[in-house]
Amino acid sequence: MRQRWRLFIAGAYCDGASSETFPDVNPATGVITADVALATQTDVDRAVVAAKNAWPAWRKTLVTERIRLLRCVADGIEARFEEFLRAEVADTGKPYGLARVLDVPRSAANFRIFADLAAGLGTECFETQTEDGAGALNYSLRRPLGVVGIICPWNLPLLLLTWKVAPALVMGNTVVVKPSEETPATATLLGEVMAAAGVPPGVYNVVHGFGPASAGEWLVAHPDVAAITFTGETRTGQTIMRTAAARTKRLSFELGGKNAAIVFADADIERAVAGVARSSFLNGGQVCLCSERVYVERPIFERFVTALAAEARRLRPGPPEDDATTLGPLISAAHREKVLGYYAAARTAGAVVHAGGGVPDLPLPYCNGYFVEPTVWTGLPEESACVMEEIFGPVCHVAPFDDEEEVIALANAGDYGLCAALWTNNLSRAHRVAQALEVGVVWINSWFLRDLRTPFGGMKLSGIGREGGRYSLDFYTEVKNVCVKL
Ligand code: NAD
Ligand code: 6OD
Repeated sequence: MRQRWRLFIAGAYCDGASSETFPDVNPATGVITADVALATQTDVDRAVVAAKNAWPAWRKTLVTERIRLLRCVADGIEARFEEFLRAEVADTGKPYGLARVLDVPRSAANFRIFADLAAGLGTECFETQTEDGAGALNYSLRRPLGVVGIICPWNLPLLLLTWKVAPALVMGNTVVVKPSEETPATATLLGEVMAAAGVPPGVYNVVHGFGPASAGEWLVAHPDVAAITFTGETRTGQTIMRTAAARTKRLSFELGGKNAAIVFADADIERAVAGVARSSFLNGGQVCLCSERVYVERPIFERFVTALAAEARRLRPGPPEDDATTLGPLISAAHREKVLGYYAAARTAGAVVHAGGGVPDLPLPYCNGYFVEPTVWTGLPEESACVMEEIFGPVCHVAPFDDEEEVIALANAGDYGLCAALWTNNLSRAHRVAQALEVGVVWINSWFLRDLRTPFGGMKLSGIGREGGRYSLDFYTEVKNVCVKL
């Protein structure tokens, strides 16, 4: 039986005003698993009005109560863990083993961490000297923004959505979320958890649809939406920025990347190979933080490439529920076409293909899914499209380097600046290189090791602003300075 994912507005599920739906496809099999209610502009307007009407009471709710409610939501996700897991896997095709340790627990953790951070939040006060000697006090107040529009991608659907919903709500905002059209399920289920936890109607609303001339664009353009927080492609961010400019809306952008992994000859090579295999292929390479460019110091280059290619070949695509499956599909047929286009372009540009490069041979129904082989290239010019453009698939290009300065320049080349991973046992070098890299996050001898209190975001075309810890609390509030002459 096909599921139906409906809109969630003012605390209740509903169909769109037009009753139109669009299909939700399981990318592991190509089978339609659900029909999704398509929001019309009237529905988006209703959702924003619901959020706007809920705001005055929500912002006045004691922060201790909002914190309690966030913790109840975390409990609610955990209580329905298997249901969230099934929904996320059906939408993304990713292995259960991955969603079980990453997507669902982290989504609950997002509510807990922002509850904890809000509980300890204070304000600043400056003592100001004045000519008359009496002085003044300058203190700051935080106020919520109002209705926040949250627009999310499909790669880590619930994780990335809750990363924004939790701080927005705890700081007293109400939200309208627009999950990716590819992954509508878990945002919808979250509505039930919100209601069961006692979050008042209208505080959390969900609209489904697409980007341009659809729910995404209507949400961004809506005059009663004070701020937009967006995770997705850089080009989409640029479009959103143009739409939001009409009302100079506050924006937070977590965008694309073309991240470098850098392996020095003094690294623990086995750990570096395992680390780079993980950073290149986790979630089918569909994590914005994945390393698609790998730079390896020349003395260990050949050995590293051979070992990394062996790791790539060890990955097992297949049924998400099978414990042996370690590689899920790409999200859609269209995305697979794009990734396979890069596989073809790399060959044309003269790449040496050490692993993968094609489509795996799978039995029915998985041969109808959108799997590609994990792929390792060498030999491409640095300026080629495959080395400069974000592919967002299980693929990396490995190139040799001879010294620190050279690799810093290589890593900093290009338009993106999201993150980097360094592998070295030389502590001074690790710090030196970390300082020189033009990225928002550097991991040393690790990757995607998250502490949710830390700033997260990208430089250059990889984003605007930082979220995480107090940076999220700052984004979701207006800070007002009050100057008291004594
Ligand atoms: P996308 O930009 O195509 O879509 C993201 C969301 O934006 C979807 O909900 C979509 O419907 C909506 N959208 C599209 N056009 C819009 C418009 N004109 N107005 C308003 N909304 C619009 O991205 P995607 O394909 O879903 O996700 C993959 C991309 O996301 C990759 O580029 C990846 O690097 C990036 N990403 C970045 C981070 C990060 O933290 N920096 C995290 C995850 C994903
Ligand atoms: O871990 C996070 O908080 C985060 N925003 C991860 C983003 C991953 C990108 O796909």
